[in-house]
Amino acid sequence: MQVLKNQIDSHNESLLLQHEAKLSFTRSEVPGAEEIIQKLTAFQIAIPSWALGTGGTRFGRFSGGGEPRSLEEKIEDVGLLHALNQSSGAISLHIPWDIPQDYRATRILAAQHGLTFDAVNSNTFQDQPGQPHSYKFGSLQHVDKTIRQQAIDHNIEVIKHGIELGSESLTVWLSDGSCFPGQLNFRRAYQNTLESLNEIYAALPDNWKLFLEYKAFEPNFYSTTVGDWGMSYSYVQKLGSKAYTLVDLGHHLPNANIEQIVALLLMEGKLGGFHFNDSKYGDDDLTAGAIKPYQLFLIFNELVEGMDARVMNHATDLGWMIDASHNVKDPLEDLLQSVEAIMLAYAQALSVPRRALEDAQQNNDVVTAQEILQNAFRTDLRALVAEARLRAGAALNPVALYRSLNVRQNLINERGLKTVATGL
Ligand code: RM4
Ligand code: MN
Ligand code: MN
Repeated sequence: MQVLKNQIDSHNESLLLQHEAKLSFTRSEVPGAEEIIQKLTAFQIAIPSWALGTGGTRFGRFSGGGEPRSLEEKIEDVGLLHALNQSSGAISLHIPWDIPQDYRATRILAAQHGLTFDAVNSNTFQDQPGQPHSYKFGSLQHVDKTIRQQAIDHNIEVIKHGIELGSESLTVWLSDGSCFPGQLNFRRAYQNTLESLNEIYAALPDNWKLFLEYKAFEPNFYSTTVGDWGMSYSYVQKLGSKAYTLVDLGHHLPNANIEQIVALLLMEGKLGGFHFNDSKYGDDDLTAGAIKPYQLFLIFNELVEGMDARVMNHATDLGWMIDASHNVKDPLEDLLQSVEAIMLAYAQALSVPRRALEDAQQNNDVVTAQEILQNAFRTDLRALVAEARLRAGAALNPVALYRSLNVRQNLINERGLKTVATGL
């Protein structure tokens, strides 16, 4: 299934008048609208290969059909998303769920869809068939060096796959930790993990980054060896200049001030990138912006301010990735919604009058500071995001076009109703 240019054009034509009316109103309300549109056009968000099928929960899985059966079909799905929004120009792979059989062919297929390969992810949180040693009691932290070595070798293998595909970063997320008090010597677990990470880091090409993702709990419920941003920071700090912390929005304890974490990691030069999603309780992996859109905006507010302070390129200097799981929605529609929410939060953050906010802060004018942020958040910038899409050749309303083209039914016809994407 492919979305054709003329299908996008006729969809856009039908919405153009309405769009232009909204756009001109937004322009009249928002100073710097043109600059925002340009920044939005450059901004791309990577789609996780493991979110293209139904994730399910530990209680069950309800497939919607037409899920990608292979790496090639996953690339095609992300290609579809990118054709619809021109903002999802990268795919993030998870090894061993997505081992490429033919690097060259995989690279060519991705390029045909206008896609690049973002961070490659290692997996030492599951045992794979035929694997000699089990990760039941951890991987990089394990008390047994043989098991640590197996996990180190796996990560180095993942880097090799990534090099072949043109990826430039490795994301390490560890489920390592413990379920009961006394199970683990915390200090030794930390030291083993650091030693293992050092070996992985040594295999990293010069132009690569290592992202160390933290998570407060699950699947371990008493301690996690990379449990929060402080722990991740302490590892990446020791590893070296190519190592950074990765923030997954669903990996904090309830009510954590994620925007402050982001601001400080950025200030320290140790923020590597994001796994966007939303959560009500834990690692819920819900659509970005579905539950706490204001928090997403506040995070982008810190990002824009902090990146500008360090003269960073918004589009390329951090890793922008989604990490989601879908149980009740069509995964592709969900991902379109996530990308839209992220773009909107970014646009709103760009619209914040920085000087005025700084003045308010300097004058301890709390009321004005709040007015400024809430005004930016409550101003409807959807027309700017749509305009960026229009200029890039994408659809004014990606979800509406996806539905009117019956994409899911087409995928079911092509692939079948009972297909299961590899991954979670
Ligand atoms: C974890 C974590 C990782 C992801 C796995 C599938 O909770 O978020 O980033 O690779 O799930
Ligand atoms: Mn994640
Ligand atoms: Mn997660």
